[in-house]
Amino acid sequence: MSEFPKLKNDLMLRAARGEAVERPPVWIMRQAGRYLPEYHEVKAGRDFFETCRDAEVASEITIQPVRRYAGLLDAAIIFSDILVIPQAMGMKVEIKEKTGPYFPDPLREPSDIPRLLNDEVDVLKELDWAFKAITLTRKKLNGDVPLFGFCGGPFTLLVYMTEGGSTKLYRYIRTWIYKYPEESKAVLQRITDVAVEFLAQQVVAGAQILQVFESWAGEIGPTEFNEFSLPYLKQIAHKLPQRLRELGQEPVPVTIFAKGAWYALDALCSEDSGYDAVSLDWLWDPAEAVKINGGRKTLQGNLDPGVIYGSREIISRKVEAMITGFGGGKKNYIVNLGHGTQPFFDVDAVKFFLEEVHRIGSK
Ligand code: 1CP
Repeated sequence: MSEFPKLKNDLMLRAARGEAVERPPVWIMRQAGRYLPEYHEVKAGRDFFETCRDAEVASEITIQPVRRYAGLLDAAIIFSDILVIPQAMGMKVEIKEKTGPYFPDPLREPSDIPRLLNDEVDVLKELDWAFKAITLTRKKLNGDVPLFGFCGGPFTLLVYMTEGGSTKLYRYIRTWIYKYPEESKAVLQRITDVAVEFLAQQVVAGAQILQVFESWAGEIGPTEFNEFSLPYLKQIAHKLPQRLRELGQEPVPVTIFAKGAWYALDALCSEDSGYDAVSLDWLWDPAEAVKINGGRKTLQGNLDPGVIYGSREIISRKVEAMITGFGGGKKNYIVNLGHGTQPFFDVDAVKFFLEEVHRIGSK
């Protein structure tokens, strides 16, 4: 889009597309947010979704880590949440200060399905604030780094829509898939359709790369993953380029993060998955993942976020082992943590981690 400033650092896009790079690019899942004092300052106790819906505030929060870690981060990710899709589908969602997401009226029985907005959800209308925030952020970034758009994976969103919030037991989602498999699939399909349109419109608005967060994939086994997650993840990746063409857009790289779905790595790395990059959690030995991938996709990850609590010496050693394990990082590799930041992270430890990634990755 010609009205946007020219991109000065395209390492992330090149690595995601499988091109050779001088050093592995790095970003951190949930790099904007609660571990940053400047986040709390700007948020000033306001409601989470209120901050997302204010383009000025959302863009400021998105850029905060890029500014604090100037020259060290190779991408920004728009400040929003995966739960905006259920909201667009007509569900009420709140974020509670201490406990996280809360749905006052979750889907508990198939008879609850008609409560979802019927027919086609008007994504442009329901999520117009998200597109405005993306466009403003892309302009404000001034081409320093590319901007990630994202959405939740359909299964993960169905988890929240049925559970009504975070859970340890996954009681209601299990009830749905084992008692009402066909009804579950009907809702998964509706989420998928909204996700495709949401991702496509994020690109129109200015997102240059995308990630799908199937964060709770690891709560189900391979058989259920192949039935209730993978088909919808594949649909998203396959339908997106077509929808982008219709909208006059070039395709952008798309990453899949199916946390815990170790058994699915080969499937996600296959040509037919449709994704450009596959993000790994810290349960993977990098060399093992590299072997399974066989150079087909770009891998992303996978430091245990807990390493940030470690000594400087340990952080260095773990970064070195990770980058070496992924083959040195000059091709098919993006550095990230194995999951998102934690509110207790020390901002200087995060900086040290990023500096070590640059030092070791440039060797
Ligand atoms: O820099 C960034 O990445 C910030 C943007 C962002 C993203 C990509 C936020 C802000 N949330 C997410 C994605 C998200 N949201 C995921 C997928 C990533 C992951 O697996 O971590 C998930 C599962 C959620 C759901 C969610 N929203 C949670 C997790 C709760 C649980 O079930 O464990 C929470 C706490 C939220 C609210 C939220 N979203 C984002 C922030 C900063 C917060 C906390 C709000 C606050 O209290 O300030």
